[in-house]
Order: sequence, then C-alpha cells, then structure tokens
Amino acid sequence: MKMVFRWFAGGYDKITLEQIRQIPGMSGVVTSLLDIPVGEVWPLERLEALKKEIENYGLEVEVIESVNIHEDIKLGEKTRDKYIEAYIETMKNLSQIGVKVICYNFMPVLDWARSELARPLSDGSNTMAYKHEHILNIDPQNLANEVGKQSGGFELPGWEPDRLKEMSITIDKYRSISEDQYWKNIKYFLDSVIPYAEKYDIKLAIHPDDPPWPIFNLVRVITSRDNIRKFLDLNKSPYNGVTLCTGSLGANKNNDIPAIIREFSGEGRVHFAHIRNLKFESNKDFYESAHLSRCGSFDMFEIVKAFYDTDFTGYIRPDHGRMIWGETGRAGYGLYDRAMGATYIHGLWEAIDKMSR
Ligand code: CS2
Ligand code: MN
Repeated sequence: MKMVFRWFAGGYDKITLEQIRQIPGMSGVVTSLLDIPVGEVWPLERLEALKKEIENYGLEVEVIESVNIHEDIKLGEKTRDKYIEAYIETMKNLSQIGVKVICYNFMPVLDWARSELARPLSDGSNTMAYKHEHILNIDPQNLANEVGKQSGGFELPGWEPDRLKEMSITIDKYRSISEDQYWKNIKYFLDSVIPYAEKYDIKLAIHPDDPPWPIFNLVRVITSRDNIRKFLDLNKSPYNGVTLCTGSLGANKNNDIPAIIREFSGEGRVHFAHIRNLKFESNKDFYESAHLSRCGSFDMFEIVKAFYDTDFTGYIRPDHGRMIWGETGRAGYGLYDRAMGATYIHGLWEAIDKMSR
C-alpha cells in the first residue's frame, strides 16, 4: 500500500506541502482542481504545473479526489454525452501526468452530510457529528446555509458553491427518477468511460454514499455490501472499482466493514481506502472520533488486517480527523489529527506484517 494525504491545491488549503512531506511515510497527496466547474475539462497545462509543484516537495500525485460527475449524467439527461466526453478528456489529461486512480461519487446533488462541523469533545478538541433527527427535520437549503456558516470560510469538498446554487431545482428533477432508473444511469456512465479508463490505465474508484442511507428523499445506492456487488457487476472491468471509506459505509451498523474489505479487496476491486473511525451515540447518530480503535466504535486492527491479508496494493489515506491543539481550518481536514491517524495506520500495518512472517 501507499499512504497519501488529502491536500487542496490552488490556494484552497492552509496546510502546506512542506508540512505534508514531514509526516512519516507519506508517498504523495490526493488532490483536485477545485476551481474548475463540474463538467468542464481539466486543462493539461494546469495539471502539469500542479504535478511540478507537488513533485518539488518529493511527493507524488497519483490519486485525484474528486473529478465530480455532472448532475445531467446522474439524472440521465440528453446532454449527458457532452459531459461524459469532457470526463474522458479529463481522464486522458490526468493519465498524462501519471495519475493512477480517480475517486468520485454518484450521490444526487449533495455529497456527505453532517449536522455539526465542530462538536466540542470532552478533551477540548472538536469534530464533525451526525444527528439523524436533525437531518430529518431540516431542508437541504437550510443545511447548506448551516454548513456554510460553520465552515470558517473554507470551501468544503462536496459543498462547493456551484453545486449549491441551483440545489432546489436539481433536487426537484430527482423526484421523477426511480432507483432502478438511477442504476441504469450509473451503468450508462460506466460503460461509456471504463473502456477509456483501461486505455489510459486509470482506475475509477467510486466513493460510498455518506451517510449510507437516503436523505431528503433522494436515492442513494452505494450503501452496502449487496449494492457494491451490484455496482461492480454493472461493469466487470477491474478498472471499475471502489474507494473503501470505512467511516461512510460503517455509519450503518449492519455493514461489516472488515468482511466487505476482504470480499472486494480480495477480488482486486478496491483501489483506494479512506480509513477513519466513528463513535456511535445511538443507532444512526455518531461523531467522528480519533483514529484509534479505543476512541471509537470500529476495530481498526481488523480493518487494516483485512487490507493486509488481501494483499492490498492501492492507496490509503487517513480520512477526516478532529481539530486538536487549537488548530482551525477546513472541517475534517486539519493537519495534526490526520497525521497521527496515518502514523497509527502505519503502526498497525507494520505490526501485522511482522507478526505474519
Ligand atoms: C470525502 C468526500 O470529505 C469527505 O467526506 O470523503 O467528500 C469524498 O471526497 C467524495 O465523496 C468523493 O467523491
Ligand atoms: Mn471518505
């Protein structure tokens, strides 16, 4: 496996490449061009400059998160082909700078949802939290406003302004789309882009829906073992794979994360892993804890061991962390807690590796 760290390029991050290179065992960053509107081609010159900037710090840029999918593709509108063409062109440009994996998601309109971005914990740190009751009783526009207010001025991945602008109109369009139709739209996308993924040698890795159940009556499908199986069977190329995000999938207690990792990583269909822990407060309520098993509800040893035992050769990044030591910044994406998360995962990996020799 290769350990990587999410970094928001183009002045969107206050964490520097100089800081990231000093985290032990970091091979590279996971990044994107946040200013390019969804549906437009990422220009090769911009990507070449980005690669140069990152490589100056001895870091690689082999994983992109995300190249977002235009709503017209998800909705299956007639205009989708033009956006699919742009997607393929972006993949081609990314392949030219040596990108190996693209993480994306297929959630309607919204990406992840939380009810609080900075819940104070008893140790003085703060973290993101999800209260189901709150999400049930708020409309999406108000949630977007709340997220905006709590974000401290940082553009949050998944809550980009161009996504929120026409949110209510887009949400209305989804009302007429059945789950069955949604699966068809996913398949149409996959069958269009996967041949090019093969040609350009870039693996596509869908991110699970977060939380893994419908919110605001919008369909959500990448939510469970069975649905991931269904997704992978839509197009059986090994280039059609998943980003195994423990915190997103694991928010549903019925999802047995180590078993899901063993199954799909064992088949070589997991290309990227997001590793983080959650602490459940009730069935559907949780906060994002520190990475250690003892701090949350997941068995992180079993999670890392499942990757190890299936000879996982993809990329791992520590997912969201808390804000600690007085740090302020983009919710979930501070420096310190994620750096400790990465080191902890390295520690588990080394121990498992040595024990199994
Ligand atoms: C990420 C997602 O910050 C997060 O919650 O895990 O926003 C992720 O980047 C996207 O869903 C991937 O497309
Ligand atoms: Mn994730």
